[in-house]
Amino acid sequence: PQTIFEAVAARIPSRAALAAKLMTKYRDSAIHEVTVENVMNGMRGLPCVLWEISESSATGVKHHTKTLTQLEVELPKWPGSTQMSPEAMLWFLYTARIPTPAELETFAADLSRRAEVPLEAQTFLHALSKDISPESQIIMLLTFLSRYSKFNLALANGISKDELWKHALEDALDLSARLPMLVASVYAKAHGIEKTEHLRSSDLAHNFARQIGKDDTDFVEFTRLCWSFYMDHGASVSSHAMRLVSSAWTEPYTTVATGIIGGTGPLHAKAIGDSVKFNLKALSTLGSDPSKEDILDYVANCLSQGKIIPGYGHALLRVPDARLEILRRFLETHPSSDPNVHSFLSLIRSMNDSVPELLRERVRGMKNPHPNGDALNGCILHAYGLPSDYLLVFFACSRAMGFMTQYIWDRALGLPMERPLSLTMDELLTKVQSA
Ligand code: NMX
Ligand code: MLT
Repeated sequence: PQTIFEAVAARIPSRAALAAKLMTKYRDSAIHEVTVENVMNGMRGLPCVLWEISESSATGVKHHTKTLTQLEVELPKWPGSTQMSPEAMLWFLYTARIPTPAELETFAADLSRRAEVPLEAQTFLHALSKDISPESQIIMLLTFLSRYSKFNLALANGISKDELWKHALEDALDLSARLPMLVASVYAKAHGIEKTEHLRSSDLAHNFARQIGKDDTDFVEFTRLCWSFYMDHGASVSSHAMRLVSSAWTEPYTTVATGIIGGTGPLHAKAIGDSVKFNLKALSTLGSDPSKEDILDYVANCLSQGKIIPGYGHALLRVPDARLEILRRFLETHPSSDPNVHSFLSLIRSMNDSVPELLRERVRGMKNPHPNGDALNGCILHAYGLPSDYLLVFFACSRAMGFMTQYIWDRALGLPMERPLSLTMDELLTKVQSA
């Protein structure tokens, strides 16, 4: 069995050799033509961001060549659990290798050992007013915690560039273990929940659930699942924001704060909470068992007011989101006994089935009218009692852990700072006309 540091170190020579080959033998080879549409349309379709941990395309994401459905089967699970484990997924993203049970156990124990939030940070948190939004509190806490960055300390001590990834990995592991505890602390403070002892022998999701007073097996299982499959989706806004900022060697804590800021936009991760609000409003207007016509009228009315329908569409995917299918399967195997939850979730199912047809017809140019994962994940969390304003920070736990795996590879491969060339529309026109 290898430690995470050994497993990453063992993979570096082959990845560095591939990087060197690309930069020598193929340095000047063209892979794509840049069109005006690529430039005008937020770089859609332009394969220009190097990503080590996944390939994402219009048909879905693959992590080190494996789909999420394959990983659901292949990754080791915790005893008694039927869901993916975030710790196993993390190990896999870092190393491109399924961990052995012994490696997973050592890795999880290492993370657990790192989960303690420094006392100073707890004092800082308790000084913050409860009515500051959870994401703002987490962003402030993360920038505060940057004083504990081992990566920054190594830089200040003049460490060699070749060693930087090890210090980045120290921070990445500290942060992956601490962020769920920070989110739990913000929740516990707002809801007056007493601090619970951290169980060293338990996993991240279970400890998180305990800290927020939701130590219910289904909620823990759902947290494991969600944190596992939301870790990475290539250059999405949150990940790309972290990628850009960290390319200038910004340490992991501030980098992750940037990712959360990226998630606060309604077109990206804020859609998780917006979708819950949208569906709750639909429930109170239409009741729990509306006809298809009522649903279509309701959504058409929102569209005619120029509103975006949260949870539908995707900037990259052109097929139904595989994550939504995984969420639906979870609901089938973990049905709620609460009739209110049941009617809320069945309304969402009816919405998901009916709305794409309307969007296809009414929103000309919409490239993917299907529901995305955000049409359901937040609603399930809401059904477990997590208020909609915590959904963004819940998601952030997963995305931060996932991006950290990319972060350490960027440093291990010595990738440079991102600095594309910008151009004005006038320059663009001149280029087209002179081509
Ligand atoms: N409701 C209303 N209009 C929409 C929607 C929607 N859900 N999705 C796309 N459109 C509009 C879009 O605003 C654009 O209009 P215009 O031409 O006037 O600018 C047109 O359809 C074409 O958009 P697309 O090219 O299909 O999508 P784009 O790549 O620009 O945007 C999203 C992708 C995800 C930002 C967009 O579909 C959206 O705003 N969805 C709702 C918010 C959401 O669910 N976000 C979560 C993203 C997915 N996720 O898994 O995180
Ligand atoms: C994500 O996981 O961040 C979403 O699928 C959005 C995206 O990839 O653009």
